[in-house]
Amino acid sequence: MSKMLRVVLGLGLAGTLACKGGGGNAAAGGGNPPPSAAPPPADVTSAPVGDPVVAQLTPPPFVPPPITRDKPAKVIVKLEVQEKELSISEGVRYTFWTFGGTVPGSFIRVRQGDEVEFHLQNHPGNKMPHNIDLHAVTGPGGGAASSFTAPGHESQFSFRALNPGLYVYHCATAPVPMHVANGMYGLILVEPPGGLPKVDKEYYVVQGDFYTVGKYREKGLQPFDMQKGIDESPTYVVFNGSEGALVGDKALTAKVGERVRIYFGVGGPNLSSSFHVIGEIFDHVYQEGGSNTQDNVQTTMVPAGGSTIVDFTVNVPGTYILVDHALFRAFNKGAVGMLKVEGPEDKIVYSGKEVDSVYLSDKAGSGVGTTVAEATASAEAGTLTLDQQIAAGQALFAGTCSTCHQPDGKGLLPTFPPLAASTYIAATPMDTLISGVLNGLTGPVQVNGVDYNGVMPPMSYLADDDLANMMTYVFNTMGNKKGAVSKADVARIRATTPRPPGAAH
Ligand code: HEC
Ligand SMILES: [Cu+2]
Repeated sequence: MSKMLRVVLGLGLAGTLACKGGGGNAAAGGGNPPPSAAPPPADVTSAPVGDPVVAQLTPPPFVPPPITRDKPAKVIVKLEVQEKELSISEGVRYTFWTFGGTVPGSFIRVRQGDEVEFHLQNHPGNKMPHNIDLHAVTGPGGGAASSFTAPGHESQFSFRALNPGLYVYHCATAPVPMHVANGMYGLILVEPPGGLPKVDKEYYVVQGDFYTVGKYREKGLQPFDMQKGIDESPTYVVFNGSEGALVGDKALTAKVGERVRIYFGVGGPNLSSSFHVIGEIFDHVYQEGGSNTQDNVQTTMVPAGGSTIVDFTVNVPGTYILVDHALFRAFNKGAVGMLKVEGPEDKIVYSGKEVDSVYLSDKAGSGVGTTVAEATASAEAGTLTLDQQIAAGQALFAGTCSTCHQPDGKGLLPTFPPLAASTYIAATPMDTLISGVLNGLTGPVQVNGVDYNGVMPPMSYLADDDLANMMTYVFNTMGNKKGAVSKADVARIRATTPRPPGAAH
């Protein structure tokens, strides 16, 4: 290690400690010893004024209103841990552990200098002990040491909100990463005196990575997979606890000309986020949820257990897509949200044409969730009909198969053969068809008298039942009549046929 590096490391550590104690900023570089902690702002040490206030908490994606008090107060926060089964994707259930019944947990908003009296309640129906570590707390464990709470119990501790900023809170009960992986995190905003600059809309979005035994979109109740967690190989990366949390009629909304603020956090437990809104530029980013802003930012990096505040003005109507720009997470693990902006067009800023279908594939259609979930429920009940499979398959076809074979299934010369009234589908045995879609198809094929010699990549990254429903849709509509493909059929072909190297299992 070079001498320079040792000096920098030493400084960094000392700076961190000084910061935590007094809220001052450590000077960067220069080789000087760290400055002594700056005195905290006057009202941080003055006693709370007036009657205690009960904090208004909100579920995501909502944020409590700005604080108008000009003096610190005693603020009472009551948060109940609830272990509950919710859906993480259409037809996929997961047992989440939550602060307040949602993932992320309730948004907490206080003012710098407030004395927060925190009550952590562990619902009597829960099975696990829990506690809370708030990054806004200055003190050992961030509150964790004083908040260990068994089911049916309540813990109480108090802290002074010394530093302004947007802070993550999370459970810190062993095994800690498992509690976090089950959704135990949220954000607490400590507003500076006078508050943040006014905006028109404020939203609350937190990214998290999830680990299930089944593959992405494998239906039913999915248990937590500890090994995938250790390997940092998530099945889902989502905003606000599920794939559908911010799409369709649950999208965030704004009107043209409005200033929008997103309080964005990353619960982790493993992944950081390359947070980006497709089609927008952040006017201001409060990097890492701190006090300084960076202007005109496209993508901002948010660490696990960290946050950011982004402000931007929406000028053009349409749908803006929130993503983790590490794009497999967006397209194959669920990290997609939507902000729908309504209002008059501005052809000067943007000429037109929707981005939905380009970027969102099957998430763009609003009916996807319902039809797929319906088919899943019927499959579990043993009452799945051909019509239900077709309906679910049609929703999934849009944005998957349609990209090449076209939305009407008529193909695109010279590369993509038609699926509509296909002589190939009619003449080919069912198992061979399934294998072609699952494992990919290359080499010469003749469809409706035309020769094709293209490449269909393996679709094996899709879940068995989704593939079954898409094939059932194609094979029984558009002028084809081949019969249904079951989830078991796809599973059997998956187990008994080889996939080319590099294909998803
Ligand atoms: C990335 C483009 C692409 C996607 C996506 C795609 N295919 Fe294909 N598909 C092709 C190509 C190219 C061929 C012809 C391959 C060849 O020439 O050997 C083909 C051939 C086929 C065939 C046999 C020929 C025919 O037209 O009857 C079927 C059936 C088929 N695809 C079904 C599907 C289904 C179902 C999906 C969605 C799950 C899908 N494909 C997704 C590109 C694609
Ligand atoms: Cu916990």
